[in-house]
Amino acid sequence: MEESLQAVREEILGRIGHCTTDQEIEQLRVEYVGRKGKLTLLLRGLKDIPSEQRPQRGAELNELRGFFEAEIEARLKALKRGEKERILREERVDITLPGNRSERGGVHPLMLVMDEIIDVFLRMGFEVARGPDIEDDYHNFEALNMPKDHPARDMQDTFFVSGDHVLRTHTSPVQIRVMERRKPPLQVIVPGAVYRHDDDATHSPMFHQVEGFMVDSHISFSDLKGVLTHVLRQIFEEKAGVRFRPSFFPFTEPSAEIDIQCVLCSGRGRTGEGQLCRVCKGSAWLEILGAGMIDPAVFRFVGYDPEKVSGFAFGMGVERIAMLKFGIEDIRLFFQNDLRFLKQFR
Ligand code: FA5
Repeated sequence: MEESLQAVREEILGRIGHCTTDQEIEQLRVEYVGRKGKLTLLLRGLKDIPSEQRPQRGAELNELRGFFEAEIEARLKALKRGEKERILREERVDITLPGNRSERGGVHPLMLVMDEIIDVFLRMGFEVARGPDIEDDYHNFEALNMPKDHPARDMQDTFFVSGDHVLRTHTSPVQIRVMERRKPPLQVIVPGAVYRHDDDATHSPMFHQVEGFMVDSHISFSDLKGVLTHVLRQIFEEKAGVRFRPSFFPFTEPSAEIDIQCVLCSGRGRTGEGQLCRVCKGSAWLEILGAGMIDPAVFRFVGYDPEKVSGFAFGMGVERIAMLKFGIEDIRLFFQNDLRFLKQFR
């Protein structure tokens, strides 16, 4: 009998040693300690052996059962550990492998130019102001000396939002908003998007302007000339010629349009091969911005005394400047988001 329990113990060890899954262990448990299990039957057989042998036999069987349970638990633990090691081994991540590089973006060419323009003005002591894209009729037109039915309103083909509101057609309404709130001296620029019902190679329905104005007690046209000549030479070349032509805006008097010598053909109007320059179309000059001395009527709208203050204002088209700087012929390229185009400005 002693021998057969020893044999069962060895058999148990062998069987457990061969188990490789939880299910196999469970099956073994049923086989040995289930209702008809081998150890269960041995324990049940106790009642058939002589009573003087029963206590010792009982103790041995109980010890064997304890041994079985302990071995099963140990095997389960070992299997779990093995599984963990397998996962660690097979699902190992090699952190030294090069990763998938994500494409690096870049600043949009228009914003590059916009930032450059803003920088030039900041260095001259101008501050930056902003205003709403949806503007009321009063700020976009009326207070800029364009009463209802004024023919100058037709100069800017307008998108109407509702009865009294428009998508601002220029950044000039922010002049009014700043002057309504503050007193001179003022030296402000206003970068931002503007909207007009325009769409061709040099006109976009949404484009950007940088407005600027300077108001104090003795601002003259020579201040306007000095500031804008300096700014244009900073943005383009030091030697680039700058030309002031008489013009008309309802909110400035006198008014001017300012041209810069064509940067592509250096003001010759023709390329080295004698062909007409594709940027200035042979004229040698390019219109860059509108400007003028702020009209006394505008000062009265914001509650300034035109006898005591004077000032100049200007508005430049950012797309126009970017097209000249980079030699781009079609304004629509800025808004098509073609990566082949955008990547050139990284
Ligand atoms: C104005 O918008 C005036 N508010 C400028 C101004 C401000 C004058 C302060 C005096 C004092 P104008 O409509 O000319 O002016 O536009 C100014 C610039 O915006 C133009 O020189 C041009 O460079 C640019 N521009 C005008 N329309 C478009 C368009 N549809 N697409 C791209 N650029 C445009």
